[in-house]
Amino acid sequence: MDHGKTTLVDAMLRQSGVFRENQQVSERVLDRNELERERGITILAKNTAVVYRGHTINIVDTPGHADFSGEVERILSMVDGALLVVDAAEGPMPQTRYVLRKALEQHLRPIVFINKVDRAEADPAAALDGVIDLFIALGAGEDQLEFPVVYGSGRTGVATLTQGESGQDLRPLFETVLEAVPGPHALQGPLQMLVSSLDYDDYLGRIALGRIHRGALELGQTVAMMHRDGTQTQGKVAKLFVFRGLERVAVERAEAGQIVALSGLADVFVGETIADLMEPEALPGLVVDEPTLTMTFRVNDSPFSGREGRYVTSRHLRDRLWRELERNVALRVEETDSPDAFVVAGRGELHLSILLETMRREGFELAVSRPEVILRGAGDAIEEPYEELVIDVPEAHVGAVMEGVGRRRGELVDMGATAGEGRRLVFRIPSRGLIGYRGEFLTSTKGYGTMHHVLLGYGPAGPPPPRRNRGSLVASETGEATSYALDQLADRGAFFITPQTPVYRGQVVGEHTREKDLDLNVCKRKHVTNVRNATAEEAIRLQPARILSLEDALEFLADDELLEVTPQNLRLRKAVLDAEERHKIIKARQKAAEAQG
Ligand SMILES: Nc1nc2c(ncn2[C@@H]2O[C@H](COP(=O)(O)OP(=O)(O)OP(=O)(O)O)[C@@H](O)[C@H]2O)c(=O)[nH]1
Ligand SMILES: [Mg+2]
Repeated sequence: MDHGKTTLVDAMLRQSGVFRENQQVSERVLDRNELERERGITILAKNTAVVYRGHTINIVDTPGHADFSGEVERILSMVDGALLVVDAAEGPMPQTRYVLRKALEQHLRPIVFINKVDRAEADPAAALDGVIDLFIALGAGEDQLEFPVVYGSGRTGVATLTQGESGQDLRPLFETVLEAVPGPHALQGPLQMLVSSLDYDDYLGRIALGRIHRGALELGQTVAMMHRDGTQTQGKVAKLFVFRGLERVAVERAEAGQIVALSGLADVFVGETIADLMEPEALPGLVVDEPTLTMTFRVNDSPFSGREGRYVTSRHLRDRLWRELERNVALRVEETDSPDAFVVAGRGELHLSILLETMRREGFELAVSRPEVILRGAGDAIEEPYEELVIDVPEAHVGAVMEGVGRRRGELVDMGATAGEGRRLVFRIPSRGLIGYRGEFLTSTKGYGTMHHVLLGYGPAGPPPPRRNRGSLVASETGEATSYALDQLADRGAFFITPQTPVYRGQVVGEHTREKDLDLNVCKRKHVTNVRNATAEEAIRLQPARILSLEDALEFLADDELLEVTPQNLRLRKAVLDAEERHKIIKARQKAAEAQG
């Protein structure tokens, strides 16, 4: 993650002459969707191709963040080699281990690219040592250990084979790719192609993308689509493309080994095989790790529902979620007893929050529950997912991090130095403990720390981690928040709303300073005696409101709360809006607990 993959692809595209001279090209040109550009991360894997010395090199840029690792699994069947990009200052990170394991499992022989050697803190030798350790830890064989190493900088567009030398351009990298990556084996026989990706085009409709594994494909050919459920349908290839730089080029025919995009097949999904009509033979589907986190997506039934969204019904929600399954391979969606609620399972908070963010931008309005980790097994043998957590912090904040992670049942596995003047702490921590930690981490390290984590696997479940130690401030009246009320109540906690925000009864408007929830009236107006004093109302100086991002809000959610997500607003609320009813439920629960204990 952040090790510079997309930037390196930019440089490869530029140097192979894909961009015309003087053409204005944005940085990280492949990170083209809106959320990718805003957040500066890659979310979806993308294909491109460059021509170097007469050879076409297909490149698939993958996301580095662990939550999008389904994207890595999705494209592995498309590639013959892997370029493992490692930041020369940071060394391998948890996600590096994950992608390397995946690559080795596929019997790929990775090329290691020690990147960002231009950084002042760069320590290429140490980074390489880290990579070698990783190969050994993953049980790489003798031959796999003899991986080629290239040093360089994607940003400045240089590479060398000798550490410490400053390169001229990326030629050494291109040459290494040609040498180390086997060309495609052009298997003869009846057509087979695994669909690795889907795209949509206003004119062409659904576009299926993948590599032809065997045989050839022709424009106008009728092919079989072999679906995951064992059924088979047929369709005609309407358009056929190969990749050239940032463009798709229409062709009439393509052969085994080539990565193609084709339209005309309206009901094909990722992981399914496109095959010869006469001799259809399915390829093994994608191997995808199981999700670890679930959230319930439900129809928004708050008093404000339908005000801001275009798509609000359970039908809309259902269609959208099923459409997402066609390409988001690491996602699972299940129906529930209620037609208005769906259980959505994914790889992590970011995996699910990006889906939510995408949906709200499309005009959806919905409510979601607190993210829950998926447990496995039954009785005494219950297991929960654990993650490796790597934290880099300045010395001064080590104590706070150890304390916070320890409280969440994280165990310190290793402690070392970072390239700068900090410490690298490696923990093993239950995924459950990690939920909601990010906010605390940023506060306790004053923004000077970085954290990365990746799933290690399932292990025996421990006691549930501690819950949020502060309650919610809950609006007791529906109306408009006033600065008068917010000012009067300022000592009760931190508010998430500003004056004039419309609120409803049961909405969570802030965080209490104490452990319990507190109902309060944020709409109260100052008693007007004789002259109405409008300016006095405005003159109040309030503490600035704490504006929660989508991820902040998801982390904040308690068991009995929901997050209302609309194109314009994020509102936290109690699932049961009525205060009396809510208190009755709490009492009944306490009684039941006392009777048990
Ligand atoms: N100093 C330096 N910074 C670089 C270099 N390459 C990339 N960066 C910076 O590193 C950050 C991440 O770059 P990206 O190319 O988006 O990294 P990525 O590996 O594609 O990240 P993800 O796709 O989110 O995993 C950006 O701020 C880049 O400007 C480099 O060679 N040297
Ligand atoms: Mg990227």
